[in-house]
Amino acid sequence: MSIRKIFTGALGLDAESIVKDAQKELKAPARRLFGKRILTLGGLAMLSGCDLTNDKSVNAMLRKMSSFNDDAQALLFDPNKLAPTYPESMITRPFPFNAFYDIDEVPEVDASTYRLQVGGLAKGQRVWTLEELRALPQESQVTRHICIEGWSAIGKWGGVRFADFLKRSGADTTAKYVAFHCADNYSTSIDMPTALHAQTLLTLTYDGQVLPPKYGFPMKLRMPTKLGYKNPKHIVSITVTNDYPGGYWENQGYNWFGGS
Ligand SMILES: Nc1nc2c(c(=O)[nH]1)N[C@H]1C(S)=C(S)[C@@H](COP(=O)(O)O)O[C@H]1N2
Ligand SMILES: [Mo]
Repeated sequence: MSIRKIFTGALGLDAESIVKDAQKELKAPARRLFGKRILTLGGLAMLSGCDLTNDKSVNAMLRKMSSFNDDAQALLFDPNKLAPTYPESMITRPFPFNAFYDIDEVPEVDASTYRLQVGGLAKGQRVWTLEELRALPQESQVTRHICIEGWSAIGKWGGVRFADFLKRSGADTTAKYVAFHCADNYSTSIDMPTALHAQTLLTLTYDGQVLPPKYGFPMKLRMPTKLGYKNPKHIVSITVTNDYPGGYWENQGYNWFGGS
């Protein structure tokens, strides 16, 4: 009898389906790191530190597999590697709209009363008006936005380098996470290395015009190194923290790191 059969028999668990579930949890980057070791129950037990003696420990192991994805993506993320940029002639027109609601429910944010709040581990300016944000040095980029729902489009966004903004807000850049809360109650969060990446922009314009409501007025954090759902629109508050913040889609099972 094979070791795997003995193992399975003794535990009353179906090794093959557990291994299959674990593999489903692991997307490409984690698989690249762990290679063939994850193909056995013993390997899974070793990797996760779970004993796999009951359903509860198997579930705990599967949850760990999902966070291995985040760890693997974070490990493979090169903070100095730039995402591709494109000529303006390649901009997708019209650029698609997407949100967890229809376009007629896009929030209307009042520019005159709008304030961007910075909270958590930050010792500098904690409240920003739009005028103050517009007065900071601006740059623009033409990059590809990739949505997990199966479309991608090239657009041009302009705004403040997020690393610069964090510095001016006195953010503790040794913290693990930056979390975003939005006017439509959307939320997401990112790792600090991505927050500090040179192409991560707090954007105020789209295609040279003030960012229209559908694309996130008054601002969208644009990261060409991350999938669409990690790019929050209508941001109203930013929190620097060491406590895992999750997010709207992340809490429903989307991969947290969300690199493209
Ligand atoms: N506030 C907020 N930000 C959001 C979303 C949302 O529903 N609300 N959807 C995300 C998703 S899934 C995508 S693909 C992009 C779409 O941005 P766009 O409308 O500018 O194309 O916004 C992201 N940011
Ligand atoms: Mo998306």
